[in-house]
Amino acid sequence: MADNELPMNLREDNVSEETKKLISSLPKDKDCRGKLCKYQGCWYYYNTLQAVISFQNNFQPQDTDIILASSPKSGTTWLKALTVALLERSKHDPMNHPLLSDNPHGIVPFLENNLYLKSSTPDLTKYSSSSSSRRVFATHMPLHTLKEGLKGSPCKIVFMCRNAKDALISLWYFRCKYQKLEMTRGILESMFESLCSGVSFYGPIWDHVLSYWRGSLEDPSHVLFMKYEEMKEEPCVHLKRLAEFLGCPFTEEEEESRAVNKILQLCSLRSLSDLEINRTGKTSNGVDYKFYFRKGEVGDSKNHLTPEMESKIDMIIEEKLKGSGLSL
Ligand code: PAP
Repeated sequence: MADNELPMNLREDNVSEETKKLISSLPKDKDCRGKLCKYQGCWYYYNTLQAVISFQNNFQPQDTDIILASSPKSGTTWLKALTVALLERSKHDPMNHPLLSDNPHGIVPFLENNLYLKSSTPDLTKYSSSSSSRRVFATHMPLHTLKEGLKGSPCKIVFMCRNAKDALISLWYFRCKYQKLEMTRGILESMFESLCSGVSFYGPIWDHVLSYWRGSLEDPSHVLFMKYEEMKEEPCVHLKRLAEFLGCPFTEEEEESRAVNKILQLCSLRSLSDLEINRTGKTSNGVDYKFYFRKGEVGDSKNHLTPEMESKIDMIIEEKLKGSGLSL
């Protein structure tokens, strides 16, 4: 894939003069896909940084907004689907549900990887979850950067994190698929080095995760911290937790009518990935929806990383999270 065919968020062709000036004062580095700079402690490709800054300057929050945050490849698609299904429940007949005709990424746009990437003042009116009045957006920005754009608004923020090793393997597959690259050890090793050094898109992952972890401890009614692995292990428990946090808990009647299970079924990897839209559609950045669905297994990294690679990641993460009360 040539540089100009890379998705827009990875490129550097949409940066204002002001942002260029800012970039010149920031720490810079690069990875195998392009130039990165470190803004507010987080590494971005230049076009994405431009979008982050446009978001921070121009986003007009509403108190009822919901922001779904995650590190890349940590269960964003699933979290988007579950949130849409929660908010939309009882408003649609099961055959006419928005998730049946659109991908979760089409329904819940990324702030910086989509909306503010395309325009510094995007039209957000159509992004209310279709028949409820709440808007739902997604982001991979760390919490302190997100909060600048939220300007003190009491939005609900849900963060989903995942074991860094599985997220790395997920990203390796995803990147090779959409860039039409052969899945070589060389690519995996260079991504492994980026992860370990912290110089990776949205990295360092430990700082990213810690921003939300600490935010959830400080303000649990506005920041909910979820783990992909826990969601896989006890989906009913965590879906109910999500519903309560968002202020739309399941009623007794709903529980009796198995509404929790119905949502989990609708949003399961298998159900979503079997849908026509997810087999053949693309994001507005031109990425095939099918690349967002793979195995969804906990521990898949064991099949790809050497024991040495695994223990290096484990050691780094353990050291960086020491004393925080969080383990990944
Ligand atoms: P993103 O950060 O690019 O939005 P994201 O959805 O967070 O991607 O991550 C994709 C991972 O979530 C894939 O994991 P894998 O590569 O280890 O398999 C994908 O399979 C998994 N995934 C997608 N949808 C679901 C789902 N409905 N349930 C569980 N896991 C899912």
